[in-house]
Amino acid sequence: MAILMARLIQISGFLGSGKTSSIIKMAMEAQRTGKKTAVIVNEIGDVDVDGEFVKGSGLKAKRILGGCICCSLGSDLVSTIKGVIEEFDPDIIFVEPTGVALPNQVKRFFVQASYIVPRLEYSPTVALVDGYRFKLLLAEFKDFLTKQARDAEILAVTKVDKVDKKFELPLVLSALKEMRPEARVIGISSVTGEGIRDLLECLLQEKIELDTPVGEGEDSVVASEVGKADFSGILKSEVPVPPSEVRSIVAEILGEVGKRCVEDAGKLVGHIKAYAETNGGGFKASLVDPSIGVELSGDLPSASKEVKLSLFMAVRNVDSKKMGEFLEEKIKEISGRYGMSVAELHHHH
Ligand SMILES: Nc1nc2c(ncn2[C@@H]2O[C@H](COP(=O)(O)OP(=O)(O)O)[C@@H](O)[C@H]2O)c(=O)[nH]1
Ligand SMILES: [Mg+2]
Repeated sequence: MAILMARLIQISGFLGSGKTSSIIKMAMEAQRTGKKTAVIVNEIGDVDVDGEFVKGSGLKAKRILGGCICCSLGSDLVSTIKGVIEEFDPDIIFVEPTGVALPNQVKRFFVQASYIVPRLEYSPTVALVDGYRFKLLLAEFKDFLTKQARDAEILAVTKVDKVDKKFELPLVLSALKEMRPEARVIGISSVTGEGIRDLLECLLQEKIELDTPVGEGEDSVVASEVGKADFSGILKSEVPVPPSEVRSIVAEILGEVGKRCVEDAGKLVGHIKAYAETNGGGFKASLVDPSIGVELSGDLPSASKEVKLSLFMAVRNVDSKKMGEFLEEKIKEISGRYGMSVAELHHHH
């Protein structure tokens, strides 16, 4: 009798490069073809945004919060993989590390997992590279991007729906090819679905062997010089607030915080995101590039007197404490303007 194996697929990439979006697309596609799929989402903050969003999309998900699975939380990754296998018995497990993780360091813990979970196989590692922000990231952050890219067998340029195909995309692809000649380089879009099926197919057809652990285990959160702040609480009102107003509140909060980052750091290099939910559903809000603005995905099902809001930001060259205070102030101010008060569940500086 054939032993059923489970595939571990690591989708790495910098903050806001499109990891969660592409994992959801690929997971949906995999499910459609009859493969049981689960997702493990790691966040450097204590507030979960992507895990909720992935679950809201109808997928099985587990989250690992408060650090990075490539260093401080490696052992949590091992136990979470074990837990996911026992609970969901999936054919495929997508692993989304934080945006500052180094893929080879995550692989070290895949190796550890294979000692306690015997049925694991490994797909090639993917590093996503934001095609729309490529030039900015390269200028700001070349060393880190190069490090992430060197650990991957597949480099996927994301958001190709927003990249000029004639001129810009070929340049990005060849720059990546130069960075890592052995890698396969492809373009994908989670909006149009372009390249998603090809990427999934390639991940399922090919296997890699993990040999002796590599990487020296530096703390990637510290190394990346990313400042972070978060919020988790309930917005309350005496009367039901329509979904459109909640969307405005959340979009305004993210917009204000983004503006402040640009004032402080000169530019926004990172990801500010939130998940707002009521009993029946929720939406994710995301700000990566001020020229695109806040993007919303999903919606609340109906007007509601209470909305749970989880917000997390990780941005380079901003001061965590200052951002935390600013965030709290803006959430109260903007919610108040819409007649909602704020009950905090948890707040760290
Ligand atoms: N236009 C476009 N936007 C995308 C695409 N993939 C992701 N995004 C947007 O980029 C932002 C960050 O995406 P997310 O998946 O959360 O990135 P992560 O931080 O790497 O997990 C969100 O606003 C997404 O809507 C894409 O293929 N095309
Ligand atoms: Mg994500």
